Amino acid sequence: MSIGNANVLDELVAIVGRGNVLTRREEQQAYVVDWRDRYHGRALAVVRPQSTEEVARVVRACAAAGVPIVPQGGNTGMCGGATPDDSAREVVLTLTRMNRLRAIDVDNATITVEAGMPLATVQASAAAHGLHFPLSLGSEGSCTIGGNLSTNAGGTAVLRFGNARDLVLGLEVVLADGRVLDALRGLRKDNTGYDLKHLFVGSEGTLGIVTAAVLKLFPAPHVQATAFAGVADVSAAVRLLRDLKQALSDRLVGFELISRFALDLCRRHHPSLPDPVPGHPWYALIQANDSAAQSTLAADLERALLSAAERGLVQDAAVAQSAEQAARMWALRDNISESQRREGPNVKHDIALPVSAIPAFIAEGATRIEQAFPGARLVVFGHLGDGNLHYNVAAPAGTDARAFLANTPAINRIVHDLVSAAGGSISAEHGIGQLKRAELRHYKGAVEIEVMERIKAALDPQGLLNPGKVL
Ligand code: FAD
Ligand code: 2HG
Ligand code: ZN
Repeated sequence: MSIGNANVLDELVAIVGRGNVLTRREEQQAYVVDWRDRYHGRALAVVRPQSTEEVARVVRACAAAGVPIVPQGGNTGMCGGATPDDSAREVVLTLTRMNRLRAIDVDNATITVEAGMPLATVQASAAAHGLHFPLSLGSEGSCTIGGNLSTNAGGTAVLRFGNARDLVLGLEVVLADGRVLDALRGLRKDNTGYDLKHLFVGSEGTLGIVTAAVLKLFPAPHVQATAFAGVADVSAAVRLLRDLKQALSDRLVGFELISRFALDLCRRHHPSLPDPVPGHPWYALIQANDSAAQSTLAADLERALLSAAERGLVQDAAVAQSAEQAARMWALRDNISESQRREGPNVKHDIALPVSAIPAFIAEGATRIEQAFPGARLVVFGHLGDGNLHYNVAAPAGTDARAFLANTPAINRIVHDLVSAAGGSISAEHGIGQLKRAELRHYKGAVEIEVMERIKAALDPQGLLNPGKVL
């Protein structure tokens, strides 16, 4: 260790205490590897501040010593954005000790929380006051609101409530020079110049460190209805989505697509989960909520599904008869990603397209992948209501899954060229991190990249905030 590093470590210890500066390899382990086990780093230290003031002092100390910082929340990200490189020069700054509820304003329908609060705790804090925070992800027990905002997370209620970006009113951010940008306002209208908070949302820790946020809350759902529908093909699912929007209006919260292959994979790893309507190639998982006490929601959903069945759109459907049944239907969806991890590595794509373009993409993608990689298995599922598919390609049965990863560039080119030709996005909700940096440059226009680089240079002139990520 160089003298310079020893000095900065002493300073960090003076700021957050010895127990919150982790330098030994064993104690760093949970912070230097991503959950998918795809990226392995080494850190100079993992630092665990517990206040905005401590974050600011840590950033100042690192800036003075030229030490790069990798911000981290729950470490559930999909693109290696929270993993340091393997130089042992970077500091991982974990926000998980900054997990306090600062304020809740019931009349204003806002909650102010620190960045390290787990998403599920934000939801529970809102519910305890009869309100609802709608962001919902399979990882909600572990991911943090700071991570959600920094990735502009999507999840399963975007159809009704939007992405994380749509749910934030104010932010507190520690800038690269250690100053605190205090934009922690709970206003629904505020046109006083540039809306700076949106620069930080989705910037994956490359422009500043989010330390707190004011979030929008909504009326709590009074009635909830969940259904699992088997459909013959993806076009039928798209038409069903359109019909349900018409029938349920803004009570339709989520509309997820699941292929039979993805469902089988999930049930292989979670055999106690049900098979609500066996024997169909594709499924739609439908969530509808109503905050009104006098609600006809359940009857309206059933009527809409019946009508869709009469017109041949739905082959069969099950409507959850209890909260437990609904939770088990959702477990089939929420556990796909984790089941895929257990199954072995795969080539992930998180793509967005106009909903209308999705059936043709799925058909063409399957043909092209099969031509290039015969027997490759497609694990297709995702947030069809938002035009966002998780289009994951796994090795042919019985072959070496890890060796198959060598085909990643060629597979990416097939999938992302199709997406690009249809005017889509190569990252709908997971971000860029280190996984998709090259792909970003391949598909984004030169002017867009240049503007991003100028913003990065303006806010982080030393290039110390999460280097090697996004740009
Ligand atoms: P981390 O993984 O720790 O960090 C993610 C990025 O944000 C990194 O670049 C990091 O440097 C940066 N960062 C973290 N905290 C801060 C901060 N306070 N300030 C500045 N930068 C910060 N994602 C979806 O969008 N939709 C889904 O439906 C979804 N489902 C998932 C299901 C499972 C089972 C799992 C494991 C993951 C899923 N994810 C999903 C991915 C992941 O949970 C999200 O990207 C989440 O928003 C990451 O939050 P985190 O706190 O874990 O952030
Ligand atoms: C989900 O929707 C997540 O479950 C993860 O975004 C998707 O693992 C994936 O590909
Ligand atoms: Zn997703």
